[in-house]
Amino acid sequence: MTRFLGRRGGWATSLSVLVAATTLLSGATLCMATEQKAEIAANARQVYVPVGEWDKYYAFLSGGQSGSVLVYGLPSGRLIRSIPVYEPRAAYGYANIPGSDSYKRLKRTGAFWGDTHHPILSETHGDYDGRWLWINDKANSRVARIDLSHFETVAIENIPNLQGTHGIAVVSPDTSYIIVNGEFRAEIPEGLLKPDAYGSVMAFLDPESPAPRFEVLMPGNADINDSSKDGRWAFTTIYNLEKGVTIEEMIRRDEDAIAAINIPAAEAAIERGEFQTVDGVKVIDPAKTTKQVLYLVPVPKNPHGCDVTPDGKYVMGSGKLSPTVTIIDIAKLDKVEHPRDAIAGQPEVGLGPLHTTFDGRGNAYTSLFVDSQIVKWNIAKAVAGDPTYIVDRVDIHYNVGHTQAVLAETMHPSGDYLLSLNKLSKDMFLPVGPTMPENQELIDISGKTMHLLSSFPAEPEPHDAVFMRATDLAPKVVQVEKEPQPNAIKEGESRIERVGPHEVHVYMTAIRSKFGLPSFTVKEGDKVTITLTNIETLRDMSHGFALDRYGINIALDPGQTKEITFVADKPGTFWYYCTWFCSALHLEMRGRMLVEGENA
Ligand code: K7E
Ligand code: CUA
Ligand code: CA
Repeated sequence: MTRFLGRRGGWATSLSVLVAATTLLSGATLCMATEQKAEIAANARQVYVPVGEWDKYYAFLSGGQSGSVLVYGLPSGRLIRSIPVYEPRAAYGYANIPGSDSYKRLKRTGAFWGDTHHPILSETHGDYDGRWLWINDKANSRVARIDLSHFETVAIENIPNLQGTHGIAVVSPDTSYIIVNGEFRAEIPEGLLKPDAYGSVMAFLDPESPAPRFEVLMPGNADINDSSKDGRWAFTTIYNLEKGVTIEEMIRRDEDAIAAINIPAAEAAIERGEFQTVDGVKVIDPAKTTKQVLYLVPVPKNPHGCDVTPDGKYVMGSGKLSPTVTIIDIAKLDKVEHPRDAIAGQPEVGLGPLHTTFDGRGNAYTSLFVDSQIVKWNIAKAVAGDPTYIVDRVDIHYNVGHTQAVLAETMHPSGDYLLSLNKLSKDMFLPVGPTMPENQELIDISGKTMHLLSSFPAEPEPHDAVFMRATDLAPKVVQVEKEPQPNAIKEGESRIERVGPHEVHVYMTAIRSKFGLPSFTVKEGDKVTITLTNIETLRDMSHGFALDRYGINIALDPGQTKEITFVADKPGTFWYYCTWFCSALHLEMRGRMLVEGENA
């Protein structure tokens, strides 16, 4: 705690020095204490959201190793929702039962956990349209799509020919592709790479499925992605141009690169048939195309973040092992003789620069992992070579990885808040287990200097965040299904049908405070399919269907229909009950599945 206060502008230190000093100074102490109190009160006012009011922004955060997406309100820092993606969640009936679609999707694509890093949002005309969110699973080479109309994961795909899906970005301005790369070089089958057996690709995904339309072979690995604002370029940082497999090999060179893929040239190569089909995907080898597809701009050293400015002018590589950010003029990329000539500036910003974000007023904010700081610097000044480009620095608690200013990935950043996603919190919270909680900090960036407002812990571990204005998101969220699903059960249609000697189908409605059937009878060994419709028309009136001893829970929003299939392999009486507290008679909202034993 002492260390924390000590770093925060030195209040604790100056206070104790002053107290030890002569009584003449007691007036100054008092004045400082009053000032400090006023500052705390002002900070509190800025982040406090009155009861019943909305936060201005909804932040979608990577849930890290939890395999989910966390939705926080800003500026309050309240956790509003967690959306399960790569992990089961019983409350929503997500992937927790073998017969369900969400379960089958996870099973088909890999594991029941994930390592999420980068949430990204769909764009129309360069701004968020509130339709979809994608997130990578670095551990199992997957990409998932969440439908924001229901805050539900609706699609997950494996990306062939790569390992370690890491960087991911929407191709602006209209979400023509999702680009995702492989951070780890590995074998690509069918001899595409011989004699150099290891490789990686940048995959261009169909946004909806999200499966690859084509892939581009990369020299070395790839790390973080972004796209130009006109949809022409896909960028990624490469930190292993050495093609090393050990850490020593990966840091041998002083320069790695930002790779720029000319998207129209890649599309033309596909059209001309300049590709090889590998594991069902068209793969372009940039060394073998008629028109140049790949441009490599040298960037020191093991760069990490790759960020395009909101005006689309520059792409920036944050140095990681170099204290610099390299600014590349996108318009020059295919006009200069050597890609190096497209570099517009290379300002020194501090130690361990990881990611850079923007306020839309010409300033960049770079996270400094080693220095534990966010540094604000002026882009035009850095490009012009004006030595006064550093505007401000703020201390972070501690070791910031990602940082994002609100709406900085769009063409219109709002420029008011910045979130710092930190890897360590040290002694800021109780030691709540073998590891301390990770930490995130909210910074006011509306003025010339930055102002740290608040800190709130996060699940391990916060990687990246994207934001939407609450007012933009609100009209997109569907809370009651208007169109009944084709298999919906209507009031009065609840029934059980035997569809085969060992197969039954149960159709049931759910409404306050009863299920359509108070009980149904099946035979031991029957394959049972239950189709359940929540026939409520009132917003937020959810019902659940949990079946004791069968490990089943289905959760249904108003108007939703869901189906589950299982084998009734245990004879006896099994209660099913509603899992959402829906009314005063919620506890009574239950029924029995009677399983007749084989010899009954
Ligand atoms: Cu920098 Cu996976 Cu975005 Cu984390 S990566 S910090
Ligand atoms: Cu329905 Cu509780
Ligand atoms: Ca390197």
